[in-house]
Amino acid sequence: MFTILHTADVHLDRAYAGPGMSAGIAAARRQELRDGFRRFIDLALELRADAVTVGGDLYEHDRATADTGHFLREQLARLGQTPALLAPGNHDPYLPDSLYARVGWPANVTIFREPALRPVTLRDGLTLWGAGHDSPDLRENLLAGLRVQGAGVHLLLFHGSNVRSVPEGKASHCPFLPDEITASGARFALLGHYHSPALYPPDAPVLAYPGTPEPLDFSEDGEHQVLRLDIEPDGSVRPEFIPFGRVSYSTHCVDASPMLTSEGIRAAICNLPVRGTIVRAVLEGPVHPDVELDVGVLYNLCAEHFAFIDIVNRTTPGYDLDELREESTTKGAFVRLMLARMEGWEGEEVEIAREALAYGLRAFDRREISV
Ligand SMILES: [Mn+2]
Repeated sequence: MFTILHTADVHLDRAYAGPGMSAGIAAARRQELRDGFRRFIDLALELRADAVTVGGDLYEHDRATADTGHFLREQLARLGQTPALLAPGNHDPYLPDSLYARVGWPANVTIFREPALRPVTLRDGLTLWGAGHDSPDLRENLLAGLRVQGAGVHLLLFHGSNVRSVPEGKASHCPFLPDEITASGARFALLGHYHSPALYPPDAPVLAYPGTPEPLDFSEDGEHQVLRLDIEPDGSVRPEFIPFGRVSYSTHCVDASPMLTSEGIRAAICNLPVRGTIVRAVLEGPVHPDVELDVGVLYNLCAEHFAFIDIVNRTTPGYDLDELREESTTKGAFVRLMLARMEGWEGEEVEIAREALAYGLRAFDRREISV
């Protein structure tokens, strides 16, 4: 039997420039990704894998540091004689100034630098065909016209889009049809690009996306895994996901409508069950006009309870407009005027007008206004 341990989309040196991401927090997230790759090599050694493969987006070229180049070299060198085969993707294309081109890789490392599948013999009767992106926007079908040569089992390794199952909003790079894998004569394709784990087709898979080994943001919930592929002496292949990720992102909704104080909201956030290491609290509902809601202040008060917390304010101002419009005051007149003006408005216009109305009402009450 021959065992391959496969990962992809590690995204080392990712920017993490989202809201609430301070430089320190972003550095901690990047460290988690490095820890993930180190553990991937640990696992390969523990399983005595015969080869290790990476299906692209190992790092992000735009931000990749020489430091990360040395880190990768040191980790891959730990494998000794065990081959490591790397297929650059759209975030880490093989460019003259890429880490792939600049680092002095150990002898066990093979990097596929061309956008055309080339064979590497893993063992007698077992060949792996790999290709690499050489630009961030390679759109060609790498499988077009491919016909593998020679006897034995043939595997493929590249970064590309299975057009039969495209995740929503995912850009298409090197699109292909799963049928083209079998038509080429290959037994199985080890891929990268899609960040969720997938075997396709599910009942008799010919390809695998391992997904990100650690999640990269709040959209990547669920279990994160790496893929083990066993090639049996009879030539059959057995893909198996191995639970892997240690980092988790979790999102919690906090209903602010029953609260009369910012203290109530603070306590609700601090008492969230900390399921993940990285938590997002989404404040919802109409919030009572007396509550002093300031996300920056809340963040400072709650941050120490979490490894990382992001607070998103989706509340609406809880003024009772029906009551206010009946008032025979300037305030009442203001509400009547605003509501008359909003008549027939829709969508974003209404939201902006409601916000303006809330600011106005706070001004009437001589309250602080933060925009
Ligand atoms: Mn990716």
